[in-house]
Amino acid sequence: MSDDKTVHRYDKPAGGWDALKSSWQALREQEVLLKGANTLLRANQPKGFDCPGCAWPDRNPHSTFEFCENGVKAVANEATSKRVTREFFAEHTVSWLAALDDHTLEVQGRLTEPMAFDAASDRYVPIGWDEAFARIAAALKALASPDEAIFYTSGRTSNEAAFLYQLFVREYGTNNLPDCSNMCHEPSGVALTEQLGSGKGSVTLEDFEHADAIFIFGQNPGTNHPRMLGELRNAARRGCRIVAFNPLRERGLERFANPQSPAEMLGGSSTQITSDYLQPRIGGDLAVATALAKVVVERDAVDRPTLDRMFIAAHTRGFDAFAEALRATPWSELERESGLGREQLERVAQTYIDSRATILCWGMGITQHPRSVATIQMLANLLLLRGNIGKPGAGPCPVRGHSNVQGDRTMGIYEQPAPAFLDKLGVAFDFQPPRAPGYDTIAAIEAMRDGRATVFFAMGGNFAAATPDSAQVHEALRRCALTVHVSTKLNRSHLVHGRDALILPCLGRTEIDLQTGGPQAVTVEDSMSMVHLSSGMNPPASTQLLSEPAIVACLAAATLPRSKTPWRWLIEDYDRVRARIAQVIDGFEDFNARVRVPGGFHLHHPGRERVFPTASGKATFYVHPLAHPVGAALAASSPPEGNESSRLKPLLQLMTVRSHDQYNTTVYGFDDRYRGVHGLRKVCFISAHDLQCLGLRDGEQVDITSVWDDGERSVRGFRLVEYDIPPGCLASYFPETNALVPLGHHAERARTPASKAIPVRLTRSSADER
Ligand SMILES: Nc1nc2c(c(=O)[nH]1)N[C@H]1C(S)=C(S)[C@@H](COP(=O)(O)OP(=O)(O)OC[C@H]3O[C@@H](n4cnc5c(=O)[nH]c(N)nc54)[C@H](O)[C@@H]3O)O[C@H]1N2
Ligand SMILES: Nc1nc2c(c(=O)[nH]1)N[C@H]1C(S)=C(S)[C@@H](COP(=O)(O)OP(=O)(O)OC[C@H]3O[C@@H](n4cnc5c(=O)[nH]c(N)nc54)[C@H](O)[C@@H]3O)O[C@H]1N2
Ligand SMILES: [Mo]
Repeated sequence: MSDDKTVHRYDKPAGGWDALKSSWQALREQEVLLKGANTLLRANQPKGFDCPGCAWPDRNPHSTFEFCENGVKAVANEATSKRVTREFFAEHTVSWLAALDDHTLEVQGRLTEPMAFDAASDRYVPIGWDEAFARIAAALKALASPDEAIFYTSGRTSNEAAFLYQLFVREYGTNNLPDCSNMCHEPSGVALTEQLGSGKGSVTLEDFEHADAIFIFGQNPGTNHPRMLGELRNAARRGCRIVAFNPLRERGLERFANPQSPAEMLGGSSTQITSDYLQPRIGGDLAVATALAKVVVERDAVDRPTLDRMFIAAHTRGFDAFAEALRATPWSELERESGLGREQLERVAQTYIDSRATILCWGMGITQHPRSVATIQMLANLLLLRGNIGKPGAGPCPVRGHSNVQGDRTMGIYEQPAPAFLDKLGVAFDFQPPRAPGYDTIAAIEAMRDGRATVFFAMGGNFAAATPDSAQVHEALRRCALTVHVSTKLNRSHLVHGRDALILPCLGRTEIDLQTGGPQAVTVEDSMSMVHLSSGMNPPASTQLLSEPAIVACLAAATLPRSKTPWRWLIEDYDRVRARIAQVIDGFEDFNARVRVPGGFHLHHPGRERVFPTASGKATFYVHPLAHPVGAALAASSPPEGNESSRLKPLLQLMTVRSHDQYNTTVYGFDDRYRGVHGLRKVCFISAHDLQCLGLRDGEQVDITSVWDDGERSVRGFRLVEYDIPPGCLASYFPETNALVPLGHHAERARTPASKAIPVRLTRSSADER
């Protein structure tokens, strides 16, 4: 990391030598050069481990280097030689540690032994595993109802750990299983399940080889799914049209030099990725998708059909009402809401019409919005119009985040389990699963805040930092009687804790998991429903670490003396866990054999055969009227006045995004290379137009205040960075800006925090904050 705080334009292609340099640096900073390099050769290999970075699938057959710059960072940070020891905790009070930033916490290294909070000394002190489990069991048994406990999951947890965990939680008696999906792709699941009968994407990696067009909405693969750039590059080279919709111009979507191609690296060549790049307003995508659908419908003619009438007739319902609604939607409204001109929208609509097979990809720029479910259904409407599902090179592709977030859901980490799943689980393990729906992430925060839940247990993640409305969340966690975190690294959630608190350190993906039955492999499911094995090969960071399945089994044995599940026997050999998964989860029949085929197996997606198990048995067109994105009027507005009424008017819309040097709340460093930011994270990207309207200058420090019906929330001292972004739109990094996201501001129906749509105003920071 450089100490200089600089901002300048990045003109090189994404990837290239800078990606190699940065990978090398990450290994050096974690002092894991040799081990790291060997570790990386096993990343995403049939006999290796699944990269703990993103959920992008692996190529099959695999190339030698199935990793990327940001995968290197994820691996290097897990394989680091640095350690957080009992001496470290003895040296520092929790209040002192709490004043450190997220990056400083992360670089302390791997957690090494179980620790318990000691209020008298304000320190974490060592505790034995058995005593730790006994303490949690006692707290759980003391609750008046199992629903007073909350069991969170982050998306790195393996299928085996996730399955055992949800089983334990349900045997204990609750469905309070919120997870990071609630903050991530929940709207994709809600929208697609209702519309197509399956909440997952239907495409496979192979489809990327057959698509004529790939449309990418609200996703930044150059940073968050770098291996996807390889796929996009190959597609672009064979003439596939790639169209990006993003308020920001993201370098990784424009041009890419593949660090794994000697020809490109040595020859200095690169590939242009996008053939068209549209910059809608934040939240303008519902209008974009509506406009594209309108053009497709209106251009349909007998001699030159734009619709797949056969598909529509055979597999869908609701077309006529949908087409009528589109015809009635005026262009003026579409242009205003999308922030794009009719001519631009008609141009990409024609690209869509000209393409025989189209994939639609989307990420957090679509899901973390109030109208995300409607927007995703509009994207799926667009696919249905041209039969773009169930044929090679076409389909919906929600690009998932955490490496096993999709698998965790498949394994039953869900606060609203289907009755049929509970029936099977109950029969297989001979108990009565609870039937009432549990808390999602937002409901969990409210329950803790209001004292209705007092034990919080987290299987991974960083709840205190990843959630919206930091002040309320911190207050909620502090009200708890007990907070427990199963973690690999020190993070904010260990320092914002309940009256009693435990840190349980666990093995990471890259490490050997030795049980009585020998070294164990776990399984994961990627974003395209491929299930495969993952086995670590590094010695554990400490001899005291337990695997996640072992932690669940020990906790269950301590908490549930009458359970008929042979907890400790199951984890002696994870094949036993997989055999039970095969009994309960559809699609996992003969699990142990199928997952041992190199590359694993694909979970059936009914849409691939044009089967849509919805209520009506058909895919459905949904009509969704447009809404007014907050701040849409700013483009044309005059500078705000200082009076009370204009103060209350939300003026700009802020999206909170990831920098190139972070993994969610894990801050690797302070550079965001592709956006040209170096040495700082408290920045706010803003258009030249808004700078002028607001009388502010590039480089000035501002406070950002979000405006909501329950009051205002502020963060201070952010440097303005003039950027190619539409008027009315701002961007900053999370988690620094999570304090601004009102708890009550979330997606309709899916309840995903609207962290890309925060109504804010800016004020110049006062002198002492500069
Ligand atoms: N290295 C790295 N890899 C990661 C992660 C990480 O933090 N670091 N996180 C993982 C996780 S959990 C996830 S979910 C994924 C996230 O991957 P992404 O979905 O790429 O996540 P974000 O950085 O939030 O970026 C969202 C993109 O959407 C754009 N955007 C914001 N609002 C809008 C809008 O209204 N409309 C449109 N069209 N675009 C918009 C932003 O400009 C940005 O380019 O990545 C995963 N992979
Ligand atoms: N404002 C705003 N907020 C957001 C988002 C946003 O775009 N904007 N994005 C949201 C999204 S998409 C997501 S997915 C969530 C992420 O929310 P989380 O999943 O809760 O957060 P992470 O930062 O991924 O968790 C990092 C921690 O996980 C632990 N960890 C790492 N590897 C392992 C492991 O193998 N096992 C265990 N047990 N622990 C491990 C480490 O201790 C590390 O500190 O954040 C959400 N929050
Ligand atoms: Mo995510």
